[in-house]
Amino acid sequence: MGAPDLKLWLHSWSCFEEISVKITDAEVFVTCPGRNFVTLKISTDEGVYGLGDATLNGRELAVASYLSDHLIPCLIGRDPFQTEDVWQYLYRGAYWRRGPVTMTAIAAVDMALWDIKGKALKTPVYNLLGGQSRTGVMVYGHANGRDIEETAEEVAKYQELGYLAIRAQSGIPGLPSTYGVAKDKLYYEPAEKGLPPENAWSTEKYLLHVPKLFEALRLKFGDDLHLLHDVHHRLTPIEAARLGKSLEPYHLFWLEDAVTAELQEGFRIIRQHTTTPLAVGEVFNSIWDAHILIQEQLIDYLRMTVVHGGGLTHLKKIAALAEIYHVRTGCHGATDLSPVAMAAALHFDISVNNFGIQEYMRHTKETDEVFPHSYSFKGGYLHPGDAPGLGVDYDEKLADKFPYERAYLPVNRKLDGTMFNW
Ligand code: EZ4
Ligand code: CO
Repeated sequence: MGAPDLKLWLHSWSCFEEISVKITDAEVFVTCPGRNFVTLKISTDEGVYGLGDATLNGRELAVASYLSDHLIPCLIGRDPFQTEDVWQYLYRGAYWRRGPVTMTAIAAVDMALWDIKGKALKTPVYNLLGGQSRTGVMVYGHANGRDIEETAEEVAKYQELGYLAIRAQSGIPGLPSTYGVAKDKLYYEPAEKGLPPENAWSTEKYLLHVPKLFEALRLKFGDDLHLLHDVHHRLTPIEAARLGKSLEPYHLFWLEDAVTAELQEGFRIIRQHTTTPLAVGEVFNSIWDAHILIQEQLIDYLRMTVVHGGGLTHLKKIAALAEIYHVRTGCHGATDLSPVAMAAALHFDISVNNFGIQEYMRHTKETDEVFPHSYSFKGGYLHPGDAPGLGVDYDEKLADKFPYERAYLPVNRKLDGTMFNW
């Protein structure tokens, strides 16, 4: 290295030194602007703060306590730039590893630290993750109807809004309630105030109905539109194989959560029988929920997302492993993921090569006002925007007007009363 280069190098080193930052405080906020959200705010001695989403639908206060009572005391005085070391400290340091509550809390800290890092360096988080691998993030919306006709009307509405990919769910004849069919269309929210509501289920009725839904949609909308469907963990592997086979003529973008995936090996049976692409993983919380699915190429899309999948630090490693095995990403993005998690997902989506698609359920006006954000929708794509950090803020004063309200996801029983998966 010549003398002028050395000078330049020393200069850049001293600039880096100047932005050394320390965590001084962290606070947890719980608010209900239409639904409950838990938000972590980490403050630093430089005045820069970072936000993390810590929302776990129906178990919100457990994560809030995990953060306030157990994690925040360990964060004070740490350097927020050390995202890898802090992640390892919280994951390994707990001794009790994994689980949705622990991993959501770790994810919230991780998100907030990446937000701080981006703000301190005055650049969007995607630039710290590899930059922009694409011009926008293709999203899918939710068309829900009480019957096939109503679902088709909803699909048409999303198409008019510019969506290129749409998830379609329909009520099942003979069942009083079905997953995905809501009262309030654009703001579908499965959690309900009070104690858990009960739904009823029949696999037989469901398997007869779904192929009819997609036959009707392909007839009406043609071949170009991407169509998706969520089984929501309600079949056995051989039943999922039958459904996948019967849907092949309608070439779905994906069939989601066909079975519960605690038994990763179960997907071998589905895979042997159908070419319908498979997606799974919105409830996964670490690589150990998905390593067999990925390495045996049993799925096509992994639905893990930043808030429930251990944060950006963990998810980018999982995406790198998935890339080798032809598995693409398909981050969960329902209304119970706050705009902070949505933004973090978009920075991740735009940066990885093996991005597949991003779920996008619109939040209520109140939620968007509590969380002003730089991401925006255009022509079927979301873009994270070019604000430094994650590009989301939190209006504490407005949030105070919406106190926590107890709410649960539904539970599900078979027609004879047997407890089943929701
Ligand atoms: O039921 O986010 O694909 N999306 C989904 C969601 C989930 C909720 C659970 O909190 O399955 O609607
Ligand atoms: Co789902």
